[in-house]
Amino acid sequence: MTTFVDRVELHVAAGNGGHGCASVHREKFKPLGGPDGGNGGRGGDVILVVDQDVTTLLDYHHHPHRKATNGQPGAGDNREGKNGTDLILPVPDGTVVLDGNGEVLADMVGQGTRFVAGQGGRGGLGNAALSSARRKAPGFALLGEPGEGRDIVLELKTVADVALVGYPSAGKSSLISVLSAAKPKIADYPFTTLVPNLGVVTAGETVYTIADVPGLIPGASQGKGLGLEFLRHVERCEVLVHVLDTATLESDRDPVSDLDAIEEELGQYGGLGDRPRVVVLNKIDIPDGKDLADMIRPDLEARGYRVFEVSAVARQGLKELSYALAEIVATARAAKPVQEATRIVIRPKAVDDAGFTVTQEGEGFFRVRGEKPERWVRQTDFNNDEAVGYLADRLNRLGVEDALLKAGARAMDGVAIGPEDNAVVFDWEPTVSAGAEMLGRRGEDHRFEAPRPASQRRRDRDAARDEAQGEYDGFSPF
Ligand SMILES: Nc1nc2c(ncn2[C@@H]2O[C@H](COP(=O)(O)OP(=O)(O)OP(=O)(O)O)[C@@H](O)[C@H]2O)c(=O)[nH]1
Ligand SMILES: [Mg+2]
Repeated sequence: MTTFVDRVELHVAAGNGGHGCASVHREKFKPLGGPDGGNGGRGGDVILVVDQDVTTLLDYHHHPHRKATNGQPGAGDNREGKNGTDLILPVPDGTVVLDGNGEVLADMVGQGTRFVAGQGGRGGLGNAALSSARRKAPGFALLGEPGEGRDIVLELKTVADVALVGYPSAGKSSLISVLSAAKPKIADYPFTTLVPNLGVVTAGETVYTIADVPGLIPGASQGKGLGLEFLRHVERCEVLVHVLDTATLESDRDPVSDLDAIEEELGQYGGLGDRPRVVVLNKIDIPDGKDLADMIRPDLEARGYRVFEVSAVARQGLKELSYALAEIVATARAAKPVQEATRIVIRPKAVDDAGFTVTQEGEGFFRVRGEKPERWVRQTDFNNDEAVGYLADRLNRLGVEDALLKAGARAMDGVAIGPEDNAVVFDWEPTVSAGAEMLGRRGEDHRFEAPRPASQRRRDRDAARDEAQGEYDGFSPF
């Protein structure tokens, strides 16, 4: 039996950025030749790409963890680290990408449509790139950023123009097999079709796709038979075709009540009400079937359906049907805006113009959120005082200190940078009030002449880190 997977959870991890390198050029007779630490390489992205040759998500079901490669660290002699390789994940046309909360991130329609599911981390700058008139020979480099990790859900919605629905054994798969080149499995037992089949039909100028879904039975909406879950695959279709069996041997069934039963289930599923319907009376090669078809046809037409009498087996009435479907599809396509192919949802980040926000979260506790401050914290090697000083300068220049002052923060208040579950916490030692203009201007950094000696600071810091992972108490970058 083939396994069909149309919904998978996928855990993607982009590559980490490589760390920058802190190195000093050495040459005979020229012991201090300046900083020459290269930058770290960028981590690889994880990218989903629509590939028409891929038809199922099965591969991701078997291997749900995907990681792009890391960037390499920079090295001395200005050697840059190699970038990580992007990981390209091919997905079927019609894949919908959702986040963990079920929100649609991307609706991937059309060959080549791309969606970056995980952004690779930036490489850290090496000390060569960090040197400036103020910092001639930085004794530190920036850390590479971790790659973005994300749990996403992929859902497959087949992209077909025409969808065939009906009871098991009504002849849906048989119809696809004679209308197109597809060769689905056909048999005289119910639920032969376990996964949707897709075929391509050419009728005159028009080329369209046709799909069936596993047979429906009354109660499908309560999960009877194979249930309604496969109807997801017909959500995008332009026209629904009711395939009705005129020759069923079951005494309690006839084509009209079959139609009503299927409509009832479609109504339960919802969302398909606006789709035009066409009725196909199949199996008219059987004499009783033909008689019954002729009998009920006026009734169905009176209800407003276009009715086609066909035999999939004897190949009768097929041309008329396929041209009629082509016409409906062509009309629907003409009515649609052309640019509908790719729908990628882009969510703007909720950050104000300054690029960060400061919020008070309690007595003497403030939180800073923003792409830049959070990234800078991730790039900082907290074992290196100079690197921490550099972080303080960056935050200061962005205006974080001013904003904290404005928000009412005072010396030694707690300041967290980052989201609740992943923040770095500092005790704030404002530099603005202490004369920010002095900072580092003469190649020194008075903040490192703090009352506590470096060894003491380091000890405090280590203790704090043991206490709360990711938190650096009693230790300020400001
Ligand atoms: N005599 C006759 N038999 C047909 C015709 N179309 C289909 N059949 C037969 O009906 C049986 C079921 O056909 P399928 O095409 O597998 O039916 P289905 O609707 O795809 O059924 P499920 O996949 O189980 O939902 C097979 O034995 C077919 O050979 C037809 O036009 N005439
Ligand atoms: Mg079938």
